[in-house]
Amino acid sequence: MSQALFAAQAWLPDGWAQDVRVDIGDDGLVSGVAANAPADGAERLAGPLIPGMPNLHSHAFQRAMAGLTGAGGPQGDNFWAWRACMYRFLERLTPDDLETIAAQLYVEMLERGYTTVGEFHYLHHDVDGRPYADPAETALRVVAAAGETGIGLRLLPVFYAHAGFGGEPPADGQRRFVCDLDGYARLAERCAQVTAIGFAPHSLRAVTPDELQAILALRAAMSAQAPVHIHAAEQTREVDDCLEWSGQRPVEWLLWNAPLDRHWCLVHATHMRELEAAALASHGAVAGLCPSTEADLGDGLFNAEPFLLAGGHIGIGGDSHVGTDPFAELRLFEYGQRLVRRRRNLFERREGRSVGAALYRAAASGGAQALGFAAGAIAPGLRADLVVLDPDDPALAGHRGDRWLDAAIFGPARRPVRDVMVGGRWRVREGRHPQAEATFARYRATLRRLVA
Ligand code: NGQ
Ligand code: ZN
Repeated sequence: MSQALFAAQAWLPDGWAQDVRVDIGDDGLVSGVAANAPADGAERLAGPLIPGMPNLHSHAFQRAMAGLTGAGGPQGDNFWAWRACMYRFLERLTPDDLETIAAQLYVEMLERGYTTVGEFHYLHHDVDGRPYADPAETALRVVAAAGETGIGLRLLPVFYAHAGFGGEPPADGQRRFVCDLDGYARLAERCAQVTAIGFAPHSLRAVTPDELQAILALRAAMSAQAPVHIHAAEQTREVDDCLEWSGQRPVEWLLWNAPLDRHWCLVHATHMRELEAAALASHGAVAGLCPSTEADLGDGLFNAEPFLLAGGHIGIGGDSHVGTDPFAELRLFEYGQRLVRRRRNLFERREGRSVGAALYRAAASGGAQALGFAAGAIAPGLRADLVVLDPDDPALAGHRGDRWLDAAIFGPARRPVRDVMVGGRWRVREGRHPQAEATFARYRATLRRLVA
């Protein structure tokens, strides 16, 4: 059923406009936007209207690990020890558990203003490493969780085959992830029948060059414009191992050996030299930044300056979901740069312009690009993925225009988001998802059992 919204203030592609009527078609796309328009029976919104935020990188099951990896030691912990904890966590997780955790996560993300998610899904097999009777069992659970909660899904079935560069055999802890190319093709085809997919060779650690070629050939045959996501250059050890294997750094290797373009998303891309960063930007690929996870895992800091000066596109991901708030991810990204460069307001170089607005705009459009969705702004033809900010949040109260975004990102906002629409359907009203309570009850019971 087509519908219309009326916002006293809405953030359109060229800035804030007043008295905006947004028409939405039966297909869930915006069909018209008019500023200085009469409401004419349209639903009046309770706060400023902005585009929803894509979450371009999620491993949903990791949401349930929050709090499980916080033990210290004399040497300090590291990424690889965290990963071993993650493998142990997967020794028991069932498809039911996955669906429950993903639903809880998606409710939390929706309530905070994420409207779509790229689920980088590699937990394919049973605890003993054998395929489920239905090889797409776990992927379908992710699809079900997205369907139940209403978040927009780009499912990224992952190909994972090796423990390290050069085709090293997989480790025991990776048995639930590993498939061969035929199995991957069947999985991708099955997933594509039920949802929008992309292709995700896990990393240059887990995929050989030949396997990467085969995955790209499969994509060319199935859906040549589909997104391609790959982890790259997250840890310095990964960079060192890649150099030893190939003489090149991970992003450098991809620049020389893969057809990078605007359909690609390099997740993390943390450790890039200036030339790598500028070249990656020039190919139009998205750098998939996951600031809270990268901080949690001690990955290092993204080399933002050369990437952004070269016009690079960024988006944000929740990844391990130590954070589920897009405003907090953007704040942490900018803060990281401030802390090393000892300056302020680095993301926006145009005199007097809002850094919060620039960050939000970049991540909304870069995220939509990475997920292959026509979204990320309020304009005709784009998905009606929309967020109504809460003008009564103490951090936002009294502000106008871009200051709302600056306040939501850099102020002490607790819940800057009031209402959330995905593809033309309200999923969050007055800060609450209607299934939040029931979903949380299931989640709590599941978590108690998993950590018992
Ligand atoms: C992942 N997470 O796929 O969940 C990875 C760990 C790996 C991050 N890289 C596994 N943050 O990279 O080997
Ligand atoms: Zn990841």
